[in-house]
This record gives sequence, structure tokens and C-alpha cells, in this order.
Amino acid sequence: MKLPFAHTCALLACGSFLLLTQCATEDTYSRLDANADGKSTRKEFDAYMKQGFFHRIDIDNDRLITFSEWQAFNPKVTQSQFLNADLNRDGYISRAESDKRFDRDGSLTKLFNVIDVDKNGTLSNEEAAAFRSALNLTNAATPIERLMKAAQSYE
Ligand SMILES: [Ca+2]
Ligand SMILES: [Ca+2]
Ligand SMILES: [Ca+2]
Repeated sequence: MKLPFAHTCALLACGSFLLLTQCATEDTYSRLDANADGKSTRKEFDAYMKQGFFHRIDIDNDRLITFSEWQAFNPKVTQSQFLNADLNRDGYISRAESDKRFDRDGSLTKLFNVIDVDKNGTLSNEEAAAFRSALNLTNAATPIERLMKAAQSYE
């Protein structure tokens, strides 16, 4: 199966995937499957990833992301990327602004499609576990490299 991974890699520059990789790997499936029916819908996946992303960057837990908080997590983030996400230009990224950024860049769609091997629109326990295993099998230096190797193993 061929994935549009060259396109996915373009998103790595913005840093979202680095965070998504960590969200997808370190938590139990039960948290992803919010209503515990044995599968994760796209809606559950999105809610989980958006919450996980925001929570990890907002170090001081004040519900706002500053440029330095983002930079602490991803040293490669640029001012223009921050400004791009800060829609109302108040110097902070709110949860709503963070969520909208994901909706615009399409990174959640791409990640979901990688994990959803049988393309039925939901992630089974097995699909989520397989993705985690693929990531755990890689021994690259950075989360981004691990993600790229894991996704290559799906091709
Ligand atoms: Ca904060
Ligand atoms: Ca803002
Ligand atoms: Ca599936």
C-alpha cells in the first residue's frame, strides 16, 4: 500500500507531527477510544490529538501557548509559524486557535489515514497497537525520524 507520505513529510516542518507522534505513542488506547466501544472514530481521534497537543505545549497550564512555550517544545518553530497560528494576533495561541491550525494543515487527516490500514474510517485496537509497535520498532534519534521510519514500514 502506498501512502502519500511525501506530502505528509512537508508537514514535519511545522512541528505538529513531532507532537502527534508522542501523543500517539505514549498513551493507552483506552484514552483514544473515549466511549470505550473498541474503536476510535475520526472525531475521537481529533479530540484526543488536539487536547494532547495543547496540553503538552502549555507548560504552565494557563490555557494559552506563548512563543517560548512552543519553542521549548520544538526549537525549530519560527515566529512566522507562530503568527500564522495566532489568528487574533494577541501574542498567544488559544485552544481554539490551536484546533483551527490542525483543521487547516490537514495533519490529523494524514496521520489518521496512515493508522487506518483497512480504510474503514475508524481505528481498531489492533490498528492503534500496530502503529505504536511500528514506532517502537524504530530506533531513530528524533521523534520525526521515528515517525518517518514507522510510516515507511506501512508502504
Ligand atoms: Ca501557557
Ligand atoms: Ca491568539
Ligand atoms: Ca480501520
